[in-house]
Amino acid sequence: MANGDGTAVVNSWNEWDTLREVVVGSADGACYEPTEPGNRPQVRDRPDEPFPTGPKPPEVIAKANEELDRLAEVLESRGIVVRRPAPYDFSQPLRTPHFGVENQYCAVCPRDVMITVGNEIIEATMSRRARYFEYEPYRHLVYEYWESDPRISWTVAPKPTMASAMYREEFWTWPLEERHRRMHQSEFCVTQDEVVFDAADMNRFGRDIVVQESMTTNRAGIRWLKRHLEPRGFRVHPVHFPLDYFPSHIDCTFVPLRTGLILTNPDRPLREDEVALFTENDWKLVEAPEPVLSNSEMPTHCQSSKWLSMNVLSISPTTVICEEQEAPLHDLLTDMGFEVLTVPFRNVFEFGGSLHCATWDIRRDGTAEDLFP
Ligand code: ABU
Repeated sequence: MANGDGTAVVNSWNEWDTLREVVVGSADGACYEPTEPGNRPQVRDRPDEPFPTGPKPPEVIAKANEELDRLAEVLESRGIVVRRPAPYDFSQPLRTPHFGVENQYCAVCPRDVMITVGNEIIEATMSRRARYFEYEPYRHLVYEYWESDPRISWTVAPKPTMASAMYREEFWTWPLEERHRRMHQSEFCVTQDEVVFDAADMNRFGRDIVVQESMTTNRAGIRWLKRHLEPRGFRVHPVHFPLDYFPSHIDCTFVPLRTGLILTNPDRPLREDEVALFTENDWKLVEAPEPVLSNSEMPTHCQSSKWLSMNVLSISPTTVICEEQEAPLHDLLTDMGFEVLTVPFRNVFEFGGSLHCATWDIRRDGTAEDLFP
């Protein structure tokens, strides 16, 4: 089955071309993220208080779902096909030969797990135990797309053991000076022994894929992506943001908005020797304004930073959806010529992301452009 224009139903090469079909996450069945070697969730500003475990309260889930459903309505009102994850019981504990975990997490952030690279769907290895099976709520969609057109390929990246040896537990207790000392070595909570990556550490720029080395993506993960994608005509560029001591997912740090324009995080500059790739190819880097919420004003159980403010969803090279209270960002984008649509989304924050995280694009217009010739 192809589209009217002959392209495959799964077809997306960058983060900004006109969006035609997208998956929006769901908070149904969501649980609190458990403490594990790859994650030390904390109650905001009260690190000594025990972090809750098990299912999130129904009212917390209902409020997030209301905002996710509203996003889906806005997208549909723009003619975009919206798909949703299947129900999944995240309260089930997991036991594998290598680890056990008391519950799983949620299907709010498909972007963390799934990525469309051209006509290929890739399921990431993931980096945390509670997210090991997080691809499952999307499998019905993957099968449907894969069956629909032989041009669509589907790759499951190698699953790491997530055994204790895969993690560097002492990472969580390093004092700031130790982090600073190690910042150029990019040593985080995952070691380099197994292939590890979350899909949300990648940005797509046509033939070029930018991958952040982070707490959730290691150098072996980037090597795997290079060896998988480069023979298929892509170029994979590792990037680093050395002032981010807890990096996880690039979409609150480096956000391409249209050809030639990237929204950047003023607290997390790109490593100096990596800037040239962009500036020498005429890309303008524009700093995002200070978020409306400070870190301490973020929701109590939210593990993400205030920079969820810049986790926007582009639905075309001229239209961006932003969280409704981020007025300074709306003004910046409007001044740069964008149409800004807004939706309330703060009740989704404690589920790990904002608008970009909570979506996975299946189809956008456009082709494999060479934007870094
Ligand atoms: N999942 C996106 C969170 C990134 C950040 O906290 O900056």
